[in-house]
Amino acid sequence: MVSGITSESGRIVEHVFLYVAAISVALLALITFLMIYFVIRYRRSRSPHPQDIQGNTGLEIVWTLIPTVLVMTMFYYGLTGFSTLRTPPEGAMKVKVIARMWSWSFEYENGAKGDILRVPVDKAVLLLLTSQDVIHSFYIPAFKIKQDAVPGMENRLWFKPTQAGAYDVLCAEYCGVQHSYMLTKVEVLPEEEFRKWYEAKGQEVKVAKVTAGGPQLFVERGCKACHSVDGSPLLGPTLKGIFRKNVVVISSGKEQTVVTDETYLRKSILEPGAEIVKGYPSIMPVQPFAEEEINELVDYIKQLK
Ligand SMILES: [Cu+2]
Repeated sequence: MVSGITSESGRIVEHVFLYVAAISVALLALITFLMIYFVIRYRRSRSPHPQDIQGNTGLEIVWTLIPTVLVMTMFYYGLTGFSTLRTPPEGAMKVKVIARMWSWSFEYENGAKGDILRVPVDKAVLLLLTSQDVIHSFYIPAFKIKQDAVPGMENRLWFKPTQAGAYDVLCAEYCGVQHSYMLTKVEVLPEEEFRKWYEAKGQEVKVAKVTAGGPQLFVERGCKACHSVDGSPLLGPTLKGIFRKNVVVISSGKEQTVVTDETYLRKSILEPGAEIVKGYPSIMPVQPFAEEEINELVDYIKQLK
């Protein structure tokens, strides 16, 4: 973790926060001081006969005007800061962010994809957020930005990192039992280093054309959040040695034994709820897959021994 201000949004939020906090602390100090001062100054032994004071117009105008001006400046800084945070600058680099239970994936304009967000330093990045299932919330604490990812709509969020480094990305909306799995990173790279990675990735996509290959799809589509490949139990059955086994499944509420052949694997990816392995919850989301992607995934699963 890098400390201090690491993004444009962080600078804005921090300035507004400090401004409001400073005024609050100054007022607290003034009021506390006057309170103690008056208690001592007007104690009973010193002034046994309280005086009745009539209004003081000058004083009333002053103590109305000063707080009004202070509050209006807080509003001004808050509003201008908010509007900067809501208005992405022209020419910002666009990255699609897809949330699902329980992972993030990032898609660039040249087709590059990944489960870590890589961006260049000192360049504005515009994120287009969507979700494939429930509401998630994209959160980068270091940059002081957060925005919901909602199914069926596209939310926008922009930031400009000002310091290279790696920062945590979290989901800030409780989205199910593996909510905490939605931890990933944003890597802020020096411009040159980013460009090299970006171009290499773009080239890879052109060569591979349709899919990134089974192992990468397995990560990108979030399969690994619930299915291990090493035999350890997660929310879904492990995929180690799953090919050509007899398993008991629940199909339309009835138990039956099936062979996990290629047909079964394909069906389980496309219609996850159709034949659920007994003892596991039916929670796998339906995702669209290209024919080529299904083939790659099934080939990958078949060789997990
Ligand atoms: Cu989430």
